[in-house]
Amino acid sequence: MNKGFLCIGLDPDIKRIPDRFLKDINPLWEFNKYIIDETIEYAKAYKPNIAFYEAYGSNGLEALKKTIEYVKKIDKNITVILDAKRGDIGNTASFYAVSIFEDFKADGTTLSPYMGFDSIEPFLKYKDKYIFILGLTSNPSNKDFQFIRTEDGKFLYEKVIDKVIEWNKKYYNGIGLVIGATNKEISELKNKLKGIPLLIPGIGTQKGEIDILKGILSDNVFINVARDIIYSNSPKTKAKFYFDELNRLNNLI
Ligand code: OMP
Repeated sequence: MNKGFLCIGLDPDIKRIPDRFLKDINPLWEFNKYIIDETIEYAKAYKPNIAFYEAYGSNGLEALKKTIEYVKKIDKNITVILDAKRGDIGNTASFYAVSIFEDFKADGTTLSPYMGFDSIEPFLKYKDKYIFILGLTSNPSNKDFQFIRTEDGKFLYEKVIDKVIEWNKKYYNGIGLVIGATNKEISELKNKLKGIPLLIPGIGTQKGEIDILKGILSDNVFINVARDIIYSNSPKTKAKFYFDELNRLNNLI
């Protein structure tokens, strides 16, 4: 089966998950298990964001671990991206990498480029893993820094994108970018980003338009939707909707 392009965000908020899960010892895990069972036929990837688990201490981290193991047990070909947006000096970053890739055994993660190459380098020895570096983010305040003009007239986000493409060619092809679907600039970036792994959040609750993704979909592109699927009355129906929409878009090319 063609697994499409849909990456389902597993960002469970105890205040929003249905009451029937709250009596369980670990509601986050039981909720995630339900979401995975409902949606796995439409998911190319899952993306738990570590914030939603760290907020609940050891119980939360246990839920995260079980969630990743569960996805892998059902289908080892499904990609699990542990969204952690790390970025620190090399020595510290090397421990983040061990945590994400060796302990949690995720297939990919997200990194902030702000501290430069030595904060990214410790992740590069895991050549079978994806790293998605924040390029152009989906949030309204992306204007604060990412749209600062640099000395050669380019925006800062364009410099980040250029650098990540350079690293992708120089080091290995799992090095990619986060590009938010809320940005109209996506249309102009399509050609430049061909062949680069992409994690694209912002569709659904953040109101990114799905049609903007025309021409950008390919094997290593992951379109993330979290809240709009996991809190819907029927996560299965919603996941199928996005799965079908993305395939429709891909077939238009
Ligand atoms: P929903 O808005 O509920 O679909 O969730 C979006 C998910 O993608 C959250 O886990 C965010 O932390 C993450 N995200 C963004 O929303 N915007 C970005 O620019 C980058 C990310 C990310 O790195 O995944």
